[in-house]
Amino acid sequence: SKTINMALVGNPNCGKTSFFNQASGSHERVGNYGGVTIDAKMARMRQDGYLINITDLPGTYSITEYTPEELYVRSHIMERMPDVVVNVVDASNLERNLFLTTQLIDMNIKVVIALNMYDELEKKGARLKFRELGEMLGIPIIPTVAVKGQGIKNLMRKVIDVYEDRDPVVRYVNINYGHDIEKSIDILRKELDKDEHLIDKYSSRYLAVKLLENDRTTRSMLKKRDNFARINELTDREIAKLEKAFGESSETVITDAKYGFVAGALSETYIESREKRRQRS
Ligand code: GDP
Ligand code: MG
Ligand code: K
Repeated sequence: SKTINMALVGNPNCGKTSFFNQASGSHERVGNYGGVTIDAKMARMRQDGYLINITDLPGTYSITEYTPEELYVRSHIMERMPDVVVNVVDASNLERNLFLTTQLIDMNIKVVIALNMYDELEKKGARLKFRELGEMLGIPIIPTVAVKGQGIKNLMRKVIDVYEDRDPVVRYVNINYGHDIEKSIDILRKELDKDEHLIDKYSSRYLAVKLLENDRTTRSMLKKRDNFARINELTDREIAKLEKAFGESSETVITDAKYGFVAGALSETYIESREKRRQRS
């Protein structure tokens, strides 16, 4: 039978381990515990004739290079290359959780969103048009209540569909970073695209965005490429250009654009509880 390597990615306390336990029949400890050791738990399950290896990764708010957890998750995605990433999202804290999703979108990998804690969202009296949101993100979204095992089977079926390239929602979404940054992305991409072996493995748009964020991990990963000197030079030039234009770091501008993208998508799909709306007016 076919084997699918799947990884769980999401913020701390969004329910990854609960999901992992329910899907695989494991008994890993759930809840808050100090993150001294960073490790990934592995388990396997069978679904519809597929063997699915599930990796429970440490929780992170972002996939950059500021904490050991972030670097761990990042290298798992970039080097181990799971077939499908399940982004577990806490439905009661969408704005913050979907920031991480924008980074997965940039990576141009196969993703399914588990809209977890769906019971909390309903309890609040809020509503989310999750199908529409999924269309906007180009990522299928399945509501789950991981502690109760609800939605897990639907989600695993969706993972198989996405793995087999037969889900109509999946499409590549470009987060628009605005005219100046898009111009710099194009300049860097043109150089990165010259390296076919590199582009076989990674999205050049993702690499360009990371370079413009002044990401050291990406620069050092590119050190061995033939055209690294040119990439390095262009990166410095474009970052300097952007910082002069915006008066702040290019990383900040890119982060703001990601939050803007999330806020825009939620403004069209998230409906607060009636009570909350009343309090506002
Ligand atoms: P992790 O840090 O992402 O691995 O999250 P855990 O699986 O450890 O869950 C964090 C807390 O949220 C635990 O207390 C879980 O029991 C709880 N939890 C997980 N999933 C759900 C859910 O769908 N609904 C509710 N209400 N609580 C959940
Ligand atoms: Mg956990
Ligand atoms: K936890």
